[in-house]
Amino acid sequence: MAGDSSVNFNLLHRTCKLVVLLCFLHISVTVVFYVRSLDIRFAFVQNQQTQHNVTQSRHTEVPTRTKPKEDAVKVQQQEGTQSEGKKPEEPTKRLEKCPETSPLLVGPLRVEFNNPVNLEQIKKDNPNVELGGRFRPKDCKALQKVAIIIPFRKRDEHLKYWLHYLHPILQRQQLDYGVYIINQDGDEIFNRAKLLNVGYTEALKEYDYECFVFSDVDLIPMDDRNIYKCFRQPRHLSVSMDKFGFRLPYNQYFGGVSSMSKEQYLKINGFPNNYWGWGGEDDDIYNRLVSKGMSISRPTGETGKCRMIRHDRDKQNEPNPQRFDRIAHTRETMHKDGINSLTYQVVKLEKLDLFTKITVDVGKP
Ligand code: UDH
Ligand code: NGS
Repeated sequence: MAGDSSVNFNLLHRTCKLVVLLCFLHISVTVVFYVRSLDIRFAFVQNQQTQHNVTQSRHTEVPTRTKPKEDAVKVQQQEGTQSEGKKPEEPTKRLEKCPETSPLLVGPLRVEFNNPVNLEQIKKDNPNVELGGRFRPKDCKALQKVAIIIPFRKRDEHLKYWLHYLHPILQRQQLDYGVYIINQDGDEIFNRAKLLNVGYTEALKEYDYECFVFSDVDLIPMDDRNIYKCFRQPRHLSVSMDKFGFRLPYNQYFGGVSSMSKEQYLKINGFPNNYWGWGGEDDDIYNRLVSKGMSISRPTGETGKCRMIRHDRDKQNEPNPQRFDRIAHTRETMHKDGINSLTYQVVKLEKLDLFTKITVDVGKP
């Protein structure tokens, strides 16, 4: 009996060991398969995230590249090579178009003129602005090439504030832009509109600009969503000035800052050349636009807020007594007085760090 039970016990013991071994084997195999499936899932998630980041970086324009010029040249060269029917040597690095709305915009800005600013500091603050006041975004192709034209004489303090505020704004707006200060030579009576015509002509000699922003030197936007570019209709940008209580002084007002495409500008034969002294030339431009069936596009009063640097009336820019008579006849005079009748002499052309300064002799009345 005792021998029988010990045989039974041995058998039971071995069977149990076998069962435990089999269970262990089963668990091990299950664990191995589970861990492998986790690996695959993790790799999948990682891959998904990478793809998402790539798509996002296309939209957020993270500045990663440091040699925009070389790249631009490369792109051009590759385009050239392709047009000759040869295969490019490297994979094409074509810049994508900048988004319709720049992701860099911040909205309302604090603008004040209490603390003086200096050119050296402005230059340091804007390391990506190139000689002559040129800039284009590194990571995307700007939607418009914009020449900013400023009529000027003896307003150096105002110009410093303008450069201090505007360069950062224009860069955030992702524009391909250049700043042109058109400096009236001598001490004859000032002619704002003629200087703007000169700016248009001279800027086009340098680059294939398609949009022109005409800005007084003493006007600073208070919101970077007021984009200094061109629209389907001529644009009035300084719609809500502090000196007018942040509203338009009158509905037809087109002074201060405005923008026009090349096509819109040429349609009205540019600006009048014969408004000497203060006033009326902006109303003449408005009349030209309306007479050619165009309307004025404007930002909202909120986005279009801007500050003017307070100043006294300049010498040799007294109100023009002929202005009322002239604006009454815009329709008759505009075809013979404008970009087609412009004459001037460039006295000096300076490529400075933050702007291009063109000193011109525009003659006298
Ligand atoms: N400008 C100069 N130098 C001048 C005259 C005019 O640079 O001697 C330019 C400058 O870009 C200026 C723009 O032309 O922003 C328009 O001229 P403006 O500032 O004289 O015109 P605005 O209507 O002022 O802004 C008129 C004189 C207001 C006197 C107010 C006295 N309290
Ligand atoms: C009008 C002028 C415009 C001038 C506007 C605002 O009266 O040229 O005032 O001037 N038109 C005429 O004189 C015909 S401002 O208050 O900014 O000096 O832009």
